[in-house]
Amino acid sequence: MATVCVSQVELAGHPATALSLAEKIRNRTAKAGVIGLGYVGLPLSVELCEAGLDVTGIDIHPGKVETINQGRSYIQDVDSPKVAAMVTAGRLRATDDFSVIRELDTLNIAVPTPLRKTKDPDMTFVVAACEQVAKYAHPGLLVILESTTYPGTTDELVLPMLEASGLRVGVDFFLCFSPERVDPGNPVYQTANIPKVVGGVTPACTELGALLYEQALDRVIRVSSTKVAEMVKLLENTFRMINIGLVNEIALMCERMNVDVWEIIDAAATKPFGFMPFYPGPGLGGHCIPIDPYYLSWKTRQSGMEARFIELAGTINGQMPHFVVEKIQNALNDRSKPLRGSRVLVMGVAYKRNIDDVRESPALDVMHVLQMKGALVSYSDPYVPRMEFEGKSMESVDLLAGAAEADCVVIITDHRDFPYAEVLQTAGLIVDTRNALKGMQSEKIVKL
Ligand code: SAJ
Repeated sequence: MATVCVSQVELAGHPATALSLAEKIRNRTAKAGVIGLGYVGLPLSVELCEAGLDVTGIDIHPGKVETINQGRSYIQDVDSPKVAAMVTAGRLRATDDFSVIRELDTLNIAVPTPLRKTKDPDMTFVVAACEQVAKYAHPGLLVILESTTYPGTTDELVLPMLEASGLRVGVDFFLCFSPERVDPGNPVYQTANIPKVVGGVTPACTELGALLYEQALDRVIRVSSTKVAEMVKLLENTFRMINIGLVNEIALMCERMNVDVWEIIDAAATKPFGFMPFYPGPGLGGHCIPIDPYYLSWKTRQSGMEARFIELAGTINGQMPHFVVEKIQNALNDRSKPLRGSRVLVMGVAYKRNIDDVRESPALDVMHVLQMKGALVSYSDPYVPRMEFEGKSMESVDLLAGAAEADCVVIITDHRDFPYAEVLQTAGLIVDTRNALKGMQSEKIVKL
C-alpha cells in the first residue's frame, strides 16, 4: 500500500477546496463513500478502510446492507472476519440512505452497466446513482465513476447532472473516471495490487482521485482525461473478446482441416514474444467480456463508424454454442444415437472455471439449443448447486451418477476440482470443449 503523498506542486494554485480535501485524504480524516457494494464496491470499501479511512457503503439492496452491518461478506474475495472487525471498530458501515453523501468527502460509484437486449448500453443504474449524488453533492466532494462505460459518459452524462446543482467542477467538486479491473476469484491479483488508472475532468480532479487511490492501492496511473480512462478499460476487454473470437475461428478451421487446435496453440505459446495464447471454448460468458466491447461499438456508431472487429468477433463467439451442440449431435450419431431423446449431462455451468457466476454463461446457450433439439439435459457443477434456467429451477446432479446415466457428457466449464479421470472411466462419451482431459487418451473423448 503506497502512502505516497502528492506534493503540493501538483495541487499548487488549485482552489482551496482541493487543498483542503487533499489534506483530509492524506491525514485520513476524509470520510469515504462507495455506491454499489458488489464484486467491485465491497473490495474497494475494505481497501479504503484498511488504509485508515472511515468508509460508508451505499447500496439499494437491503440484504447487502444488512449482511455487511452484521459483519459478513457475500463476495468470495472478501473475508467476513475482516469486514466484521471493520464494522465492530465503527470504521465501515453500509446504508441504503443516500443522504449520508452530505457528510462524505469522497464517493466511488461502482454500479452495473449491463447491455439492453438491443446490445445498447443500459445506463439506468449509473443515472439513478448520479441523481442521488446530485441531490446531496456539496463543496469539497470528490466523485469517481468506476463502472465500465462508453467514452464520454463522465463528461457528457455525469458532469451535467452534478453541475445542475450549481456546483462547479474542479472548483467546488471534483470528478474522475477510474476503470474497475477486478477479476473475481483471481488468486494473484486483487483490488490492492491491480494498477489503477484514473483521469479527471480537470488536473485538480485527477490529482485528488490519484491521491485517494494512492492511500490504499499499490500503483496508480494518472491519465489526461476521463475519456482516456474510459477508453483504457474498453481497449483491455475488447482486446480479449476479439482474440477469443479469433481463436474460436481458428478452432473452426482446424476442425475442417482435422488438426488439433489445442496442440497448435500450445506450440505457438512457446514463442517468447509477440504471441499471447487464448483458447477456444463453448462461447463467451461473464459480465465484462461479452458486454464491454458493445459499449465501444455503440459509441463509435454514434460517430458514424462501424466497429467491424467487435461485430465479427461477436458473431463468431455467438455461434460457438451451436458448434458445440453440433459436435455432440455428430458424436451421438457416430454411435447410432439421435440427439432427440438422448441424455446429455453438462459438466460445469459457471461462465469460467473455479467461480460460481453463471451470468451470460455459454452453458446456458448450449443447454437451450440441446433442449430445442429434444435432448434430455441435466447439469453438474459444485459451484452452482441450483439455478433458474428458462423459468425452471434446476439442481446440480451428482457428477459420477449423472455421467454413468448420460448418453453424452459435455465439459463446458473446466473447474479445477472436477474428478476428470473418474468421469472418463464412468462416462460412455465425453465432448470436451475446454481441453480439460488434456493428455488422456480414449475413444470416448471428442475434443472441440
Ligand atoms: N474465454 C475463452 N477463451 C479464453 C479466455 C476466456 O473462451 O482464452 C472465455 C471464458 O471461458 C469466459 C469468457 O471468455 O466465458 C470471459 O473470460 P475472462 O477470462 O475474460 O474472464 P472475465 O469475464 O472474468 O474477465 C475478467 C476481466 N476483468 C475485468 O474486466 C476487470 C478481464 O479484463 C480479465 O482479463 C479477465 O477477468 C481475466 O484475465 O481473468
